[in-house]
Amino acid sequence: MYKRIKGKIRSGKRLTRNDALKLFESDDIFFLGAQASFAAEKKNGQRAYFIKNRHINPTNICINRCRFCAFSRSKGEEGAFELTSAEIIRKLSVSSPDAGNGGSGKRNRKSSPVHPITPFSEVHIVGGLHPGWPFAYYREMISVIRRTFPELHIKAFTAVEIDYFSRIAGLSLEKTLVSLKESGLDLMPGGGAEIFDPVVRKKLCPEKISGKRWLEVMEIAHRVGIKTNATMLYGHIENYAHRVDHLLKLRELQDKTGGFQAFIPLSFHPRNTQLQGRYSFGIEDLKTIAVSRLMLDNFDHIKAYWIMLGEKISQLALVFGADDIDGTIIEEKITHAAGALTHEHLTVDQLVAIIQKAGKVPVERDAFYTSIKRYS
Ligand code: V47
Ligand code: SF4
Repeated sequence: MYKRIKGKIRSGKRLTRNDALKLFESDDIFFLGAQASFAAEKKNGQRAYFIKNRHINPTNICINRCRFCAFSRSKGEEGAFELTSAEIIRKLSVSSPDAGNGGSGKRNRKSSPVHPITPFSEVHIVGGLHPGWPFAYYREMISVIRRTFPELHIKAFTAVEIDYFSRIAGLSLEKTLVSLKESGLDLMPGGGAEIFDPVVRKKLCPEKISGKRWLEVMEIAHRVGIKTNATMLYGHIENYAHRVDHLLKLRELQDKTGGFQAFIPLSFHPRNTQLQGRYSFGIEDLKTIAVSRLMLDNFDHIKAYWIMLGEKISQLALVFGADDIDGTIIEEKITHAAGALTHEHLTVDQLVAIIQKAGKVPVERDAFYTSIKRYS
């Protein structure tokens, strides 16, 4: 089995559903790591990326209340919050401990002096499906950020939110996406994919759009020129066959559109959720990164999201097929509500050290993977 799969990987042949299942079922973690590293180096050499970014959650009020989500609240419930555009601008204007040093800090210097300066090159915006906010509120939020920080890349709204906006606005998906793009949206994060399998999905998040609809939103986003990421939530009630099926569906859409930038496996955090469960095992995290790298031969980047994996496993993931560990983040609410064991932010020096100690070359990137600074 190993010889045959290795032969395929070395000669650039596509792995099948059966190959992926065999890899997940294998206990030969060294074999997996070596093959995934080979595939990652073919795409990205020794480079490993990070970004000066900031997460913003405009609201945690959500009508879906997925069973794995500890972040969401109902309106009026204790802990529910809503941010105004002015509060979002204030958060983006506040410097992180070192995010202003070099790199993307210069991006806004040529902007008009009336604009506040942001130390970030990307803002990542994800929130709940608010029962009261109109679509105009979200468009205005993006416009205000765009006007205030003309050069900041805005990565906002999952496919689940886009579907919701199209319903509340009475617009087609295409018109909804084009309208956000005209307001200043640059690209979309990969959240909301969870697991595409309808039976598992129904148990996890009965109110959420189907996997088929998620893929449809992404296809239209790519068609109107919006690049996106893709994710997969694992380590809950799914099995390996569900993971493989999820990867195959993403690979198929990527063949069609080429619009995905990065794939990010998200490890389930169980605290304060309605699902029983435990934190994933390190070996499971590494296997998932490695098999993703090997199966998604048409994705340029595999991200080891340090917030969920922790600094140690995300560092190891860099030698198991990942080429990106995300960024400074600053404020993270979704995973921390569910018992994340990590900090909420890392400095550039910390991100660089994690990458260097894995034997990789740290590259600060922007949201589109353009290099800003390479660390020798
Ligand atoms: O859609 C919710 C997941 C996602 C839990 O595109 C949970 O660059 C684990 O999509 N345990 C949001 N996961 C985060 C996300 C993301 C993060 C970083 C980078 C990018 C990117 C995207 O978090 C949700 C859901 O799938 N999630 N609850 C939980 N208890
Ligand atoms: Fe709402 Fe997203 Fe949480 Fe589901 S995962 S309850 S859609 S915020």
